[in-house]
Amino acid sequence: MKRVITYGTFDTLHYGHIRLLQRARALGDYLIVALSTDEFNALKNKTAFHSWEERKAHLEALRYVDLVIPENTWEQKRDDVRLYRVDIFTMGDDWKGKFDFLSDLCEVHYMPRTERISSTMIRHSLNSA
Ligand code: C2G
Repeated sequence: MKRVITYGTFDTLHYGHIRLLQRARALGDYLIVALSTDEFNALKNKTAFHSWEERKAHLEALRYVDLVIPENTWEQKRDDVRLYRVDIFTMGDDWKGKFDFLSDLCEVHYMPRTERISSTMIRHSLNSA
């Protein structure tokens, strides 16, 4: 049982996120998503359109996601990898290199982002509609 973890805000869930989650799940047998809380989003200078509970429900509706946990801090990743017995950490390659410090605990795998789609783009088109 290979366990995979990934982190993010996953606001206005779109096919870029879904492709990331599909590929992440395909790296193993069980996918954990650490979902950024609103408080943590503030640390990332992000404001989500949807609440944490709504974003969690969206992710839990996907067949690729097995468990959603809260992401509260930058520092929790090492504890998460140990606590959830993670074999593979993965993120989109906009984060390439940023989490290599986990490589003594698990495989670290960056995947190409999906072009021409983002939550920001969607929010802008929502606001201008
Ligand atoms: N993503 C993607 N393609 C897009 C948009 C996003 O592959 N067009 C990926 C990102 O690379 C990331 C994941 O989807 O791996 C979630 O994206 P965000 O919700 O924007 O996550 P972010 O704010 O980058 O949070 O501790 C890590 C942070 O919480 C990451």
